[in-house]
Amino acid sequence: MAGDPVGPAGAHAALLVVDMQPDFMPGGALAVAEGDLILAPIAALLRRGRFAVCVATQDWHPSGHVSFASSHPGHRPFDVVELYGHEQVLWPDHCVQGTPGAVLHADLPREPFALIVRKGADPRTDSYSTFRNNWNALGERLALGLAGFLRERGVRDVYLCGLARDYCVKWSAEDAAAAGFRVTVLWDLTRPVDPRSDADVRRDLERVGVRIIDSAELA
Ligand code: VGL
Ligand code: ZN
Repeated sequence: MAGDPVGPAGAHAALLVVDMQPDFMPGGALAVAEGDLILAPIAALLRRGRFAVCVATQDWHPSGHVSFASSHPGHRPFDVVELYGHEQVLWPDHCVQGTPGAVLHADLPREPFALIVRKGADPRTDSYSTFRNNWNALGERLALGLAGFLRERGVRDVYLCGLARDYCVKWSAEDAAAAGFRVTVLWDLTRPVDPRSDADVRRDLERVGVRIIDSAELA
């Protein structure tokens, strides 16, 4: 909307800041290379106040979580196992509830966030997406309530940034598109666990109608 004080993203746009937590930063338990480099630009984007709604997410696992390699004797981090009929990557212990590595990173302002969604709290089910859990033992992917929250606030456009590009950002973007939002990933404000995944991630996102831009294009 030209001239809209809330624009250019617009009065109906939400910014989703995914899993900006110390455990995903260099030196953290599940370090994402260069994850720290996107802290300042995301903080700046939040401070510009151009999104009608800002939401942060936290990966928030109980100790002994099913996604931890330490919960699977004989396995090591980054092994892939089958869980409830789907592939599950086994991660190093990370983002354990209440630990310093699980907090919302101190370099981000808190004030802009209307909501902080915590995910991955079910000990037996992982949750990459901010919209719904991965599959549980019953084959369901239980919703976390974010789609309803955004819809009730009149949000039509969802912009995503944060970590990690190939897991929580990707799954969240796909679910946002499936929920009927117009979805944009701010590619330069994300970083992957596995940089070799970039081409596939782009292709998968574009296939479901997700727009990929650099934050400079927000202008
Ligand atoms: C994530 C792996 C495990 C993420 C969370 O935030 O992308 N990745 N848990
Ligand atoms: Zn996790």
